[in-house]
Amino acid sequence: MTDVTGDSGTDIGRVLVIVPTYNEKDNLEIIARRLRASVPSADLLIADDNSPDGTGDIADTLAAADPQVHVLHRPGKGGLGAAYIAGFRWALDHGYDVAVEMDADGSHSPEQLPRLLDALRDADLVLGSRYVSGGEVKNWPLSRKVLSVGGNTYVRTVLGLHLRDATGGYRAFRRSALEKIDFATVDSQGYCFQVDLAWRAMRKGLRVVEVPITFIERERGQSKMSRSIVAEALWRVTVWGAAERFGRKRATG
Ligand SMILES: Nc1nc2c(ncn2[C@@H]2O[C@H](COP(=O)(O)OP(=O)(O)O)[C@@H](O)[C@H]2O)c(=O)[nH]1
Ligand SMILES: [Mg+2]
Repeated sequence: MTDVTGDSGTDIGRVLVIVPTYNEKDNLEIIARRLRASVPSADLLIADDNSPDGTGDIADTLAAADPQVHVLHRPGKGGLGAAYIAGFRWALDHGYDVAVEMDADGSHSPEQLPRLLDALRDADLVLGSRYVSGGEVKNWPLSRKVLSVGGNTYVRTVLGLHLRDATGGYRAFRRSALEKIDFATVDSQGYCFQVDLAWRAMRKGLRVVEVPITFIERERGQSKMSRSIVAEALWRVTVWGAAERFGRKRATG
């Protein structure tokens, strides 16, 4: 395990890429191989929620063959947010300087990770963004694009968050950023989890930077996106926005 040192020569330290998995047996090996090839110095933590399809066993096999691959076995499906919180805790406990969020299904290209890590040299949190210049989404039906762009517009308007892509899940955090945002108290899941973290980071005055990514819809396995995940994001963001406005009014008036 060596430190990641980019072209600029600035050291960003030890990097842990956290990949949450639930029923990703056809994807895990491929993403692990691509990640290890793309950024060989980065370690991988697979956070598996006791997937019924045996993803956890595949993770164990990968970890047995490679000392830079680790597995966090969790008791059952607890949602994406809970898996990441456990992964962040593990990263801090094991002395990593950077923690990365990456999906298992190939939507987040490991080949674009160097771009995120480079940007982290001048930021506390880097968001892989589909909606800044140079970013794109491939193979999504119109309905999903509308939902995602609409959701981000809603988040921007209601929370006043100046980000193009606050719901994306391809991100790199500095250790210091994780320590400041009190992630253990985040109980939102799914897209809302991502909005929650970005919002906390902005409110703490952290440097949040978006870099363009190409998001490619999964080719294998099934999405765990559901109506309830969308509904959760909608009501939580609405409540936060109302509380923010009310709080501000009270503070100024
Ligand atoms: N550990 C864990 N991972 C999950 C859970 N739900 C989703 N994931 C993982 O989170 C990532 C994104 O999920 P996905 O279903 O592709 O969501 P989508 O890209 O929004 O359609 C994938 O790597 C999933 O395996 C969960 O409850 N627990
Ligand atoms: Mg996906």
